[in-house]
Amino acid sequence: MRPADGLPALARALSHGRISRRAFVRRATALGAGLSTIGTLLAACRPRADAPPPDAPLGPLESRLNIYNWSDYIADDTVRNFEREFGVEVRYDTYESNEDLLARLQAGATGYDLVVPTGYAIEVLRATDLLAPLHREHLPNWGNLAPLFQDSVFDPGSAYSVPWQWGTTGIAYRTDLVPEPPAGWGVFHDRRYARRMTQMDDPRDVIGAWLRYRGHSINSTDRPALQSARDDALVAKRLLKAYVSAPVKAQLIVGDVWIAQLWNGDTVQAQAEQPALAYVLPQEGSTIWADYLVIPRSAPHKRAAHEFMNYALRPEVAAAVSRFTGYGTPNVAAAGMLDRPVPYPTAGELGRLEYQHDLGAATALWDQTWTEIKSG
Ligand code: N2P
Repeated sequence: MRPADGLPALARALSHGRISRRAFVRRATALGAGLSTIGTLLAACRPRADAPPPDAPLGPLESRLNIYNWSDYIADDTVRNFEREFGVEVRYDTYESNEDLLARLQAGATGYDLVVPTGYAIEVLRATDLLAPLHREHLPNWGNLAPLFQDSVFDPGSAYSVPWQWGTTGIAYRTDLVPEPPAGWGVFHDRRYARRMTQMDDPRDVIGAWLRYRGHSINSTDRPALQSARDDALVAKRLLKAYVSAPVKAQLIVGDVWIAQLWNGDTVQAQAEQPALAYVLPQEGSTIWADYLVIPRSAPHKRAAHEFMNYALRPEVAAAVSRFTGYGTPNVAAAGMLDRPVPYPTAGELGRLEYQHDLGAATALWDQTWTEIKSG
């Protein structure tokens, strides 16, 4: 829900159960709606008497589970093994960005039982009441998580989310085609690599990178800072082959793309087929992130969703996922089973890394900035 959408969208969100009555009042007031208007809309949107509250006790294990996850973000046999052991049939779909995921969830019930947003996207989903609370009694494997991951700023007390994987956003490049390692985000302004470079198809990552390039936070909501990020992005755009995220791996492998804004784990996946690939964290700084399993409020199979979460918390399952994805595992028991677990960033690297956060009311300004970049 974005402020620019106005009262009609807010009323729709309320009537579809996507935001609470309390959140509706708060947001409608912020939009300048009078009390009588708010009262009328509230009366028109009484909660359906037959809809169970999201924290109602879970029933028996359902026979189906619908998962919506990032591409290339699970081991080949994770789902198949779960289906066999629990007798649950899984539908598994993939997406390429938090924007795609949020748009789907904000448009209404999707039928998905498990989705995997990044931390900041959990803040967005919580602010609009789109998540179902966890039933910790169905997650006995919770204790396998590293203490660092048992609580998060995005979901205090971990009431809604189970950590899945963590990583960083940086620059993947072909050591055999690029004479020196890219030092920072400025490489995307280097004419020598025109049409051989890509940035991610993601407003938070592209604008975030150009904000850091000028010394701003990746979460800046400052208008002049966003304008200069837009201008830097437009200079780069003339030299880019495309805005593309995980699917760029195929182009890096064959050499159509030499330099790509990408995540560490997806780079590791591509290295298996193209050993001349390397990964750097830009000198100006970048993003560290963690992604989490969460259950949409509208999920039809909440017990099966918990069963999958608990299964994913098993050390051997979590280790197999990290072995495939190349990302860090939040599961301390799993890390002990990996030959080369992803090391936590050094103090120096951590000093240059930031977590993304919900942009709140400034989401509209960021949307506008991205539109100017895409159409510029
Ligand atoms: C999936 C990588 C997703 C990480 N290929 C983005 N947070």
